[in-house]
Amino acid sequence: MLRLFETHYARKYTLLEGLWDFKTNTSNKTYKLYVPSCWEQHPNFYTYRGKAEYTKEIYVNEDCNLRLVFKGVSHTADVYFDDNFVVHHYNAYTPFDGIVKNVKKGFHKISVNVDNSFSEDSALHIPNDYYTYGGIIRSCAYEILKDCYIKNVKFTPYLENGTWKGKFNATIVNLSSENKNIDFNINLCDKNIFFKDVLLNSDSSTELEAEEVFENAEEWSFDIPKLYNITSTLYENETTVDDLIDRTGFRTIEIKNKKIFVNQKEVYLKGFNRHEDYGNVGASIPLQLMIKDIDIMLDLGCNAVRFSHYPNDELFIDLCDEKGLMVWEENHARGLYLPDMLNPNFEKQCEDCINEMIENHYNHPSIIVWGILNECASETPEGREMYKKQYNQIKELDTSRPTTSATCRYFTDICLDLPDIAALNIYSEWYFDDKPYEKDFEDTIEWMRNSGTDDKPIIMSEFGGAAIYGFREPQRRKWSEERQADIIDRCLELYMNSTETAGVFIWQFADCQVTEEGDWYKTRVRCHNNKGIFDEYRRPKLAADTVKKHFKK
Ligand code: ADA
Repeated sequence: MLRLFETHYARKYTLLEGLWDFKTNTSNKTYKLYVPSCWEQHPNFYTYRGKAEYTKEIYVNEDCNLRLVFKGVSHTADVYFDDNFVVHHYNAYTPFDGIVKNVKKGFHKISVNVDNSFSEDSALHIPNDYYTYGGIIRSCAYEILKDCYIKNVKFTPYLENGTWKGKFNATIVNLSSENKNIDFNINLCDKNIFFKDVLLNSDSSTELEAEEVFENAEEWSFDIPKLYNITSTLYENETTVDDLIDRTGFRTIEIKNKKIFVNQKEVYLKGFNRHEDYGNVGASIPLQLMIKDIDIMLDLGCNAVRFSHYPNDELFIDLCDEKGLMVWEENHARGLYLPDMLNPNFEKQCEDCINEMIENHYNHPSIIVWGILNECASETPEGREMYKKQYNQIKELDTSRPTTSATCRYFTDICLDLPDIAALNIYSEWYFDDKPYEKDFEDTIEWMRNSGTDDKPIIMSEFGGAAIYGFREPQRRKWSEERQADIIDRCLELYMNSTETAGVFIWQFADCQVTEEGDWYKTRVRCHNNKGIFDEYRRPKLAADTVKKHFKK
């Protein structure tokens, strides 16, 4: 499943879910693996890191152009159609597509060469405090296109004197070698925006823009997440040739006086950091388990979630739209020091990730913040240039949402003036025993306020401590569930009662696997990051009740 709702009535598409032939480059044996899933599910590939080929035969029922859509392949993909190269893509966590023109009716072969290995080529997927799985981990499909198709329609709502208005930016592609004249209609909230007789030049994309007033629109909020379809239709000679349905919600985000406002009402963000990782299924989480995660979060009183540390499966974002959970989504870069950022591929891989994240997720009302570069080299002048570049890139793509970045470069960060929202990862009394919580918090906030954050909101973006599920003891020592609950209790009490903070994101929702490479196993018992309030199967530790006590107050 690509999305939670029908995205086309006219354009035909077929999901490529099911069994694919699978072969690693280390053996000639062919297996049948389910797509989408991580290859680590198969006993022969529990820890396989390397290259593999997936293949599938399809039957195309008419002469046409095809669009192959992949929501996530971990981490590098080379896609072939009938052995002809179609598209190369790097990054497990962003979607991509490839167009194959002039396909004839009949049987065809799709092959995807997948690589999850660590090397100099990969600047973002490195041995890390989370696991880089292998395989076609998110849904994929092929779509049948005529000569022209709707690539996307972006909608930006805004409020003017109490009335909702909105701007549309549509991109239409003409795949043929002839110029075309088309009509185009966008329907939203009972309004039709009609573009008559638009010339589409051959082999190129055309951008269309419009603005409209929506007197009757109801706002999207955490309490009532009202959603609307944006239905776009493309006509040639009065016949429908393509359509695209996306969803939006009417909401605004503003930042002032250290606070965050959604629809002009102040919100205090309460939530978890969440990795896309689940016992048994890894990073390829079935819909019902995604729903379970959101329902658990809502039950504990969360109103927000931070996607640590990469763009998420769009199905999860659809669910956040639908259930009313505000989202901090960020590009893929965790804990990179300057030498990592100086990898020649780093800047381009980050740039692509930001482009694909914003291009694809632009319309989701639940996303209220774009983040970058978690705990990267923000203490260095070279790092600062890269932070600046990425914030500028985001602002060029989207001015409607604030930006942020979570730092741990205490007292040395030189990038705090750059984003709209400042964010702090701090593990008081877990990693740093020498300072009590209160003093740690007070000193750090004072430094942030004097280092360019001015009256920007400050989010406590990570804090917590580890506990092994089931390890309980009256001494309340580190790694016990009791100690973790104490840490969470003290932090939430302190941070949520301070007028200096605009939100809290606990590290982390559930335990996640970490790579054995990179020495992580030395501080990560079971090769897991055990700071989850739930274990990897979502069994609650004692701290779950503590979270509920604070979040539901
Ligand atoms: C960091 C980092 C997280 C995680 C955490 C921890 O702040 O952002 O990804 O590694 O520390 O558990 O230490």
